[in-house]
Amino acid sequence: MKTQVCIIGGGPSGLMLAQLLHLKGIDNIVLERQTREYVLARIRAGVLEHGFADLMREAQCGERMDREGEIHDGFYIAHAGKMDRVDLHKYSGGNSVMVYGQTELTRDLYEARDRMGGKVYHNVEDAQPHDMKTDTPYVTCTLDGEKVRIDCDYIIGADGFHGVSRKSIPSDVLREYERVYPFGWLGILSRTKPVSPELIYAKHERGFALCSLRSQVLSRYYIQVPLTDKVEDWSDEAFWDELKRRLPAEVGARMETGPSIEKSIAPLRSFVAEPMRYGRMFLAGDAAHIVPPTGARGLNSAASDIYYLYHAMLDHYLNGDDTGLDNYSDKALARVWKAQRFSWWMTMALHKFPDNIAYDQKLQEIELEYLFSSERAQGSLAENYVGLPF
Ligand code: FAS
Ligand code: PHB
Repeated sequence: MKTQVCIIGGGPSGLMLAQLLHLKGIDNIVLERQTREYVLARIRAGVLEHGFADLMREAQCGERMDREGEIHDGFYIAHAGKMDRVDLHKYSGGNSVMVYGQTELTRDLYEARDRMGGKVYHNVEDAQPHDMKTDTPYVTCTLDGEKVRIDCDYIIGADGFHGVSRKSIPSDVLREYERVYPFGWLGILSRTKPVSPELIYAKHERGFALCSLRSQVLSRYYIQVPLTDKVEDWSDEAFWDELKRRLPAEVGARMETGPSIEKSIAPLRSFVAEPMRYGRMFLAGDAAHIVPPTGARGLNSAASDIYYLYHAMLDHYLNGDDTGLDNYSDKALARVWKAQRFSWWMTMALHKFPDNIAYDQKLQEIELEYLFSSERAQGSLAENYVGLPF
């Protein structure tokens, strides 16, 4: 088989790039390890930066998002017995975020690929990049039980944190930076009316909680739990009781509870791999970086990688200009690290750290007091949350 761009990974990063390249006549193939059902069953991100929403529209996949998604101009932080609102619209110069689940946008991207005859292969086994440092790289894999070689101009590693691409970069080339947090997030999805029209991030002495949503009939909630907890330790009733304990009384009192239709625990880590290029292979999205979801930057950091890669590929194929490809890693990492900083700051400010000394606990409280005493501080938070410029 032969293509111009071979993309390993059929999550939002790989699919978005495939769709954008296809629209410009650049041939590509997506190799996905799992079934489509498995990919679409994963419940992940919920908040899209306006830059991501624009990319979905440019990929001709934004119609359902614009119809079913919700524009949010702010969110709340519950702390020290009060609820303070972060006015994103006011403090970001008129920007906002789009609340639309990753599951749905991934479905939209798959459907666009199908509609346009895109080549997306599922149940792909043993994908392996080869000869990345030559002008003739290729990928081998097993498709429907048959060993296949795909010759290409470029390989995109969009295969997430546990993928093969990053691990194919020699250890003497790759630099990895990681921080693991001493807790996880237990999340549930329930067919209930969201407790609040806007998100509520709660800092509480019992631990962090988050009230989010997917629609007006589908709620998404999280509570911070110890790393030793297992999903089976938590009945729905225990979850709802603990969530309410961590929220202001009037919020807990009006909460509509119901059976969980999805329940999972995600560990929290900050991770960056440098460089995001190795010869003719480029890393994008979770393959190169991971953030704790506190700042809603995970999927959104993937978007800027894809934006840069897309324009670099256009410049190469349409103008014979490789400047974008040569600058990709540095340019993507510059924005990735700013998202890392913001996600780390939100995580450090809002979670209970079991081993925090009294001084650090006081600093956490002062961090939020200062935030809501300063319009400039709220401006900094807002510009990061709606998305720094690509
Ligand atoms: P993905 O991991 O989504 O996709 C990579 C794809 O590559 C997968 O489908 C995988 O099956 C495939 N793959 C892996 N190895 C392969 C191989 N060898 N061959 C072929 N295919 C292979 N972000 C937020 O903003 N908010 C959240 O609340 C949030 N919650 C999250 C919860 C969890 C449990 C996880 C893991 C992540 C969460 N994220 C969240 C981050 C998440 O949204 C990612 O940023 C987003 O999925 C990134 O998309 P991709 O880069 O496409 O990676
Ligand atoms: C979600 O809705 O899943 C969500 C929203 C905001 C976050 C993290 C997760 O910061």
